[in-house]
Amino acid sequence: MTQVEVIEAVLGGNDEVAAQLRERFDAAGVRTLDIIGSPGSGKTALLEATLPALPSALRVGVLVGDLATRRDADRIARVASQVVQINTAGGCHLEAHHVEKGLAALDLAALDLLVIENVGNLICPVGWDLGQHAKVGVFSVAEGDDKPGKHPPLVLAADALVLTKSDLLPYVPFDRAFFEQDIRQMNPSVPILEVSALKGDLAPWLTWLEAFVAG
Ligand SMILES: Nc1nc2c(ncn2[C@@H]2O[C@H](COP(=O)(O)OP(=O)(O)OP(=O)(O)O)[C@@H](O)[C@H]2O)c(=O)[nH]1
Ligand SMILES: [Mg+2]
Ligand SMILES: [Zn+2]
Repeated sequence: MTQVEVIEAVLGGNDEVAAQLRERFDAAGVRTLDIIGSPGSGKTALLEATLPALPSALRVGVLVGDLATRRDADRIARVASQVVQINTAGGCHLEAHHVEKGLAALDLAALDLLVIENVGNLICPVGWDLGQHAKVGVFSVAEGDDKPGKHPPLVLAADALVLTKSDLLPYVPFDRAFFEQDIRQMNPSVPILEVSALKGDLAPWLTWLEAFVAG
């Protein structure tokens, strides 16, 4: 009983901070995305390819979470003017207070879009509100076509699902219809956006993203 109360208090604290963050994003006119996918699914590569392909007037900042290192932030710094790496000290997901800390190093007034790359993890990041306006799930063809069926929470929570590394389709067994059927059973309307960050084939994702930024 006591333990349940402690857990509820922690989650309540997160939701409270997340609500404050959402108010700050709205007041600053910044649209915010939380990108969730397993380690190595291609989240950072997607951002590295996406940012230069967006209209140059769009001001984009990135918060990237990892257990250790600043490697992803260093990669993204080549294409974004504002980047912050959040090290979670072993934590397997970002929480709202991490984002709050990260914002201290960002100028929200100078942004139109804030992208949060969550810690590589398909599971628990889904349950933590970061004040985002949308959650994007990233799957890659290299992970196998069965992953959406095995990870319902992300599929249910996602506002869009990116299927990346499509350039590998000729080389790995991947049944696109099976992948889509699993998703549709859980989430009939979520957009499934097939891309290759490597090849720069991003059209459906860029279209979705530009509509999202426009609100
Ligand atoms: N063939 C191919 N490889 C890709 C593509 N996107 C990413 N990769 C490769 O996949 C590996 C992982 O990519 P990352 O972008 O680091 O993945 P991530 O999801 O950010 O990984 P974590 O931040 O560690 O969770 C790298 O070796 C990339 O070069 C793609 O579209 N096609
Ligand atoms: Mg990454
Ligand atoms: Zn976690």
